[in-house]
Amino acid sequence: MGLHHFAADTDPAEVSEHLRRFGYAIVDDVADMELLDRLEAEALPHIDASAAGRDTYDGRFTRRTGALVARCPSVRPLVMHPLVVGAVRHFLSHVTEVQLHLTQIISVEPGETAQKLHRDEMAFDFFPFGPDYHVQCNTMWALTDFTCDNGATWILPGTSGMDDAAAGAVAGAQAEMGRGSVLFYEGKVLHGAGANTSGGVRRGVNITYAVGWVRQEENQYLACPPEIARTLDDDLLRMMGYTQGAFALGYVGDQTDPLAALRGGTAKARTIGAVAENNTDARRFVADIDDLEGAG
Ligand SMILES: O=C(O)CCC(=O)C(=O)O
Ligand SMILES: [Fe+2]
Repeated sequence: MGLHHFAADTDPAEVSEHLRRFGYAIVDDVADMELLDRLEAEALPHIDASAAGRDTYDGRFTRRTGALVARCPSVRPLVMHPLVVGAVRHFLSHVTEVQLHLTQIISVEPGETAQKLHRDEMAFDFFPFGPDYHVQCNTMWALTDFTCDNGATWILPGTSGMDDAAAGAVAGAQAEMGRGSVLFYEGKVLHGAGANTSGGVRRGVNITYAVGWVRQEENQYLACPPEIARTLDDDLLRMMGYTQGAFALGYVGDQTDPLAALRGGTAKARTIGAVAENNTDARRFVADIDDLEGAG
């Protein structure tokens, strides 16, 4: 059975709801072609310099090229694309902040075999997050067309809450899509890159997001050096992690806000009361403090 495709003007909440039900969503024709042309031109020297994978999971005929925010200015609008950020924030709305988790162009070259099916959240040391606790939300932008014979990503829909034996028996389908379309998939759904039996390269821009309290897969503070980071917009920097991932996480020195610290300022990081809006437990904690202060 084929996978469901949405139109580019779909409401981000609808994308998120499909993602929650089935573990994936494909939205067609989202990216501007000229932006993708520029991104490709910026990335190609770095792709050429990237080594093939270290094992069959990375892919011995697959090149992975990261640090895209620093290397490729044209990736920045994709990282902050309103449809993506809207869907990601909706999907991960149980946390105070979401953050950029990794940026990587995945070039699956001719001769590559299918990647082992997996769930991306295993990257968190195989921690057993509950079936309802989503920790990440991924995108794969098609930089080339994605076809069944060039390695389009396999998705096994609806496998997120299943144990591995049941999930492995589900019939999958490949995320065939045209250049400029974007595949969303979450951290619990079984998926993997397809085999490339074609004569051409399949390139996808994998941009993933995670809840603000976990360690990022790609170290954004080193992948993008401070002298480049200082040239970026505040919104992008906050997404990269220059904010508090939760009330106590990510300050610098004497509780300085990380974005202020990057820019040479001294503004204080936010207090628990200021970051608690999204989090019921945190709100209750703040109410208790307020009660105590009222009583004192
Ligand atoms: O390249 C793809 O289609 C998927 C890659 C993937 O799932 C991964 O490397 O975690
Ligand atoms: Fe994956």
